[in-house]
Amino acid sequence: MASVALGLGSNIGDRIAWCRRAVHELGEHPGIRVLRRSSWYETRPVGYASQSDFVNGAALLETTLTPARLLDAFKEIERRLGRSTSWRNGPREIDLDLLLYDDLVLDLPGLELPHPAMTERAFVLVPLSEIHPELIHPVRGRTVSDLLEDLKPVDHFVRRLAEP
Ligand code: PH2
Ligand code: MG
Ligand code: MG
Repeated sequence: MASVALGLGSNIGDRIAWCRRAVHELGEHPGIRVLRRSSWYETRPVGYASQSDFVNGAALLETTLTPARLLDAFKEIERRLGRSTSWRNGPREIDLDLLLYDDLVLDLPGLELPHPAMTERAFVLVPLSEIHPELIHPVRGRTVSDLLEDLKPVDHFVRRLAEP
């Protein structure tokens, strides 16, 4: 069994509904168990600014899948939920990002662990610190809560929108 941190995002349509459906689908997968889920937060787009605000959240999973198979499962759920766009940093109905997988450090094409941008993104660290503030980033050797503290002041607005 591996412990996984997952980041979720959506900025098209009923954003919270896409995210909740994705968490539900993950829980239906025989190799994945959802242990904890965060509230949903509204955030300004980072990277490509002229698009709608995002809803972001995070979840903790337990899985018997390898990182590559888990990533396949994420992509399959993104497809099944009808994700229609996939250009880098652009708008999307649902985005499932593998943030941490145990304390694995990997740099393969299409599979980098920890997620390379997670330490710079309040839209990842705020929800993750809600559900696991003491989780340690295996490269930085700091907790999620410390990493969030390092980030301040946050450049994109983060507002708590809804319950998990
Ligand atoms: N995802 C991106 C690019 N920019 N900005 C916010 N606020 N939230 C996201 O989830 C997000 C983003 C690429 O996946
Ligand atoms: Mg992403
Ligand atoms: Mg992604």
